[in-house]
Amino acid sequence: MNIKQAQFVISAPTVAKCPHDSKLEFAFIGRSNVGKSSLINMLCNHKGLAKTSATPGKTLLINHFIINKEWYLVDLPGYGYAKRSKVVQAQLDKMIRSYILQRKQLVNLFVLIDVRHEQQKIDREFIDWLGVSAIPFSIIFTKADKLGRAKAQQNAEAWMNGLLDSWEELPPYFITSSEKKTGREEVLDYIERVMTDINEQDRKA
Ligand SMILES: Nc1nc2c(ncn2[C@@H]2O[C@H](COP(=O)(O)OP(=O)(O)O)[C@@H](O)[C@H]2O)c(=O)[nH]1
Ligand SMILES: [Mg+2]
Repeated sequence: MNIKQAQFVISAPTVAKCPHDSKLEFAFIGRSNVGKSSLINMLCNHKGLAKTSATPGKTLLINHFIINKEWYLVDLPGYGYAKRSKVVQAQLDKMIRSYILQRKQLVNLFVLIDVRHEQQKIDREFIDWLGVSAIPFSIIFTKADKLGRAKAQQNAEAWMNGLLDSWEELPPYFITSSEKKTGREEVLDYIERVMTDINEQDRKA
């Protein structure tokens, strides 16, 4: 997949305010500060596209970016940011879950995990909820530059194996660094494959 053009479209406060067309979309979620916006910028080769911040918890809206005028990348607010009030976080969680359950164009959700961390309850609960809700997703490990290559691989494998206590089949996963552009081709190729599969299914249907 070659990204020739990436443009911000809209920040929506609810799923009803998201773009009204049928273009396919891929969304990014994870804890605040895990590196969602940085990853979108890295994939698009466009530093200022999605707003990144050293201060967690800044994105409160569903942000759509249109790629090659054909499909969307979507930057979602982070879940589980302790410094937000319970009421604000509960509203955000509701908005995120409505988007995930209702948005038909969403063909894959990327769940971002900091590769340095062991499996945490909040990520695990979220992923188990995706399973129960039958939402297609994959895992992106972020900030691999903070560890050596072998250690990042080892952590990612251990994290994935941790799912096997309740998951029969593991979702695809990618190890990335926005700083070093690690994993860019792999993620973009995966996006291309998912879109090709869907277009073929459409043609057969
Ligand atoms: N070293 C390193 N830092 C990163 C990477 N990705 C993001 N960061 C930093 O982590 C912080 C949060 O990133 P951001 O993309 O805003 O996270 P978001 O809240 O999930 O959107 C920022 O200070 C980024 O510079 C990475 O791949 N490597
Ligand atoms: Mg962000």
